[in-house]
Order: sequence, then structure tokens, then C-alpha cells
Amino acid sequence: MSTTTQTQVIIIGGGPSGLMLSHILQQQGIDSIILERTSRQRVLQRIRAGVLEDGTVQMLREHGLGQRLDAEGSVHNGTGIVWGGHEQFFIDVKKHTGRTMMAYGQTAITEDLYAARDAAGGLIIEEVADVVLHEVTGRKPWASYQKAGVTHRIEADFIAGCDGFHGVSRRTIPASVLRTFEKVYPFGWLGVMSRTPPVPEIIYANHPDGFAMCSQRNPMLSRYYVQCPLSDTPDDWSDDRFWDALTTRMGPALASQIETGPSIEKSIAPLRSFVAEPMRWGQLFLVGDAAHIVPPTGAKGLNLAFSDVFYLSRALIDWYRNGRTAGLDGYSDTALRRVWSATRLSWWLTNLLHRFPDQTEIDQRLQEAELDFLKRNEDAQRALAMPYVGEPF
Ligand code: FAS
Ligand code: PHB
Repeated sequence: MSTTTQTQVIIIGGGPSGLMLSHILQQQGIDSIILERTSRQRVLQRIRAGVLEDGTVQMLREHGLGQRLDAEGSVHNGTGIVWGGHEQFFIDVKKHTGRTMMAYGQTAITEDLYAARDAAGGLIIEEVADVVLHEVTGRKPWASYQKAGVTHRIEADFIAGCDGFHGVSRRTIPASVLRTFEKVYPFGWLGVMSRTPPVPEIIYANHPDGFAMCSQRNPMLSRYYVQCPLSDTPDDWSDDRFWDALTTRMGPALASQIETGPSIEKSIAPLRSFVAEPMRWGQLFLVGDAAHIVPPTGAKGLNLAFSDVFYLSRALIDWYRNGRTAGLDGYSDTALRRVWSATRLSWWLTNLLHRFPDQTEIDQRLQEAELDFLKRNEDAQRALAMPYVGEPF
């Protein structure tokens, strides 16, 4: 038995980018159906991004998703960097750009988006299997999928591949067309969530033992990271070992501000820089992690996914409203310009703040000299603040 359904845009993936795209399109009267491989419970269990660029915050507010964000999120004028256990400076994005960041978790954003989709009667088909994209270079692309042993077919004008790094969309683009660029870093991030009050600021640390970071979700939920070998597993890190590594790398002044407690989540994320080009093939458009991955050092992953959604939604709205194809035809180049800028910043910060396995003493001193130069040079700080707060869309 099989079914066939019609819509305007098929969205593969019910993560933040797929949900936000569907939300914006519906506000403009454009129909979409989301196909999600797993359940929303599983999607909401993921602990990922936590710091939002100014542009992402504006976008969420403009589309009616600012209420909880503004009630529970915390505004940050910038981010601190410490090294050598004592030196510290503040990337004052407010001073250098007039704009601010917001600490508000990806989990909360995804919850808000699911609530908004439900309120608008959005169609999200969860736990689908064997999604295959067909005739994406034709005028009427379609997708097939299995659910409860039944084969289903959805026909549409466009397909948005919002299915992340391991999704089917990018793999649908032939190798003769797709170019990929990748750099895998020889370490990971061990992340811990704890029900403890966070330190006031978002802070990165460069230390001979490796990178560390203090971040937050709300006044009683803290998020911390330490650099760890990729061969490690969370079981290799007791809470005590984690807090000891974090406070050592943050230095005595900050260590005294860190309130420790039992971890409620502990996971290791690999670090890679990855970009796929082009981000369009026929009527298939790649969005977010389906097309690009950045190491979390620059807090760019989720923000880039939202900038892709900004460009693609604007192009689709212009097509449906005015029949214009300029936005669709320029989507890949426009999105990739911002992707490469953020990929550069994330790579640069990762090189500056992490300890590489083959790093020598002079490498460590060169990192510290670069940090010292940044600390003493306003222009260098401004050059960092602009891409860090997020370049205008
Ligand atoms: P997502 O991966 O979030 O969503 C894709 C969705 O598609 C998933 O729900 C998946 O189940 C579904 N899917 C996959 N294949 C499918 C198929 N064949 N059919 C149907 N559905 C399919 N960014 C930061 O800025 N800061 C961080 O600290 C940070 N930490 C991270 C930690 C980890 C472990 C990871 C993986 C990423 C992290 N990121 C971080 C980046 C992260 O925020 C991503 O950029 C963000 O999740 C991208 O959102 P989407 O593009 O929607 O992809
Ligand atoms: C987080 O809050 O999880 C976070 C913040 C900034 C980063 C990475 C992670 O650069």
C-alpha cells in the first residue's frame, strides 16, 4: 500500500533549521512538510549550541519566537579569553560593533519551534525511514519514505535538505557536481551540563593542558567544556576529574567563581571544519549542517544554519510571491560567502585556543604572543568582534 501527497516545499530534517524554515514559509502562506528520521523527544535530548549571534536573535524575534528567548536568555556584551592561568581580556563586541550575543540553548529554541509548528498546525512526520530524493533536477522533485511498513511519496516544487551532516540530502548530489573541503582536528570537546549557577561571562581558556570553556543556559544551568583526546569516552572522565581540569585551565581567579556539582549530561563532540559546494542542485537546496560543519569554538554552527534559512526562505518567498528566481539562483553563492567567513573564524579561534598533539613549547608561546597582541590592540579586537557577533545577513 502506498500514498502520494502534494506540498510546495519538502523539508528533510526536523532539527532547528528545518523547523525554522517551515515556520517562516508558513507565515508567508507557503506549504511545507517536514520528514524527520527520529522522534521529537530524541531531537530535544540533544545538547548542542548555546550562544546566538545578534542576527539570529533578531530573526527569532521577527518571526514571533522572541518571548521565551528574551525572558530566559542572557545578553552578553562579549566573551572573555584567559591564558597562562592569569592573563585575561574581553572581546567587547558591544563596544566594537554596537551589537550583542545571547546565551540561549539550542534545546530551548527547538522546543519553541516545535511549539510554534504545533500551534500553526504544521505537518512534521517523525520516525520516517529510507528517505530517498527523486528527480531533484526536474520540475517536480519528490521524496519517498517508509513509515509503519507503508511506502509514502510526497511531490513538491522544492526540497530543502536540512538533515544535518549524516543526512541523505547532500549524498543525493552526484560526486561529479559536489566539491567538499574538510579538516578534522586531533581532539574533541568534553561537554558537561550541571544544575549550578554559571560564571557571569562566557569564557574561553588557552592552557598547556588544553582548551577549556565556561558557558551557560540559564541562572541555574551551566555548560562547561574541556579539550580531550578523541580516543577518550565520557566514562574516562569522572566529575571530579572534569572539574579539576576545568578549574586548572581557567586559572585561580576564575576557578574560585566556578560552582561545581554533579553532571547531568556528559558527552564528547569531535571537531571538524567541513564545507560542501554547491549548496543547490536543481530543486534541492542544502541548509545548515547538511552543507557545512564548523568546530564549536566560534559558536557558529547553529547561527550559520539560521543564516542559510534566512537566505533560502527569502528566495522561496520571492519565487512564490513574484515569480523571481534571482534569490534561488544566487542562494548557494550568497550562503557560502557567509559560511566561509564563519569557517575561517572558527578555524582561527580553534588554532589559537587548543593544544595540538604535536605542539612544541614555541607553538604555545606563539599562541600566547598572539593573545597578548590581541589584548593590547583595539583594531585586532575589532577585527575579531565583527565576525564573532555575526556579520549582517
Ligand atoms: P541538525 O543536525 O540539528 O538536524 C538535522 C535533523 O535531520 C536531525 O533531527 C536528524 O535526525 C534529521 N535527519 C538526518 N538524516 C535524516 C534523514 N535521512 N531523513 C530524515 N531526517 C533526517 N554549534 C554551536 O554553535 N555551539 C555548540 O556548542 C555546538 N555544539 C555542538 C555539539 C554537537 C555534538 C554537534 C553535532 C553540533 C554542535 N553544534 C554547536 C552545531 C549545531 O548547533 C548545529 O550547527 C545545528 O544542530 C545545525 O542544525 P541543523 O542544520 O538543523 O542540523
Ligand atoms: C555553548 O554554550 O554550548 C557554547 C557556547 C559557545 C561556543 C561553544 C559552545 O563557542
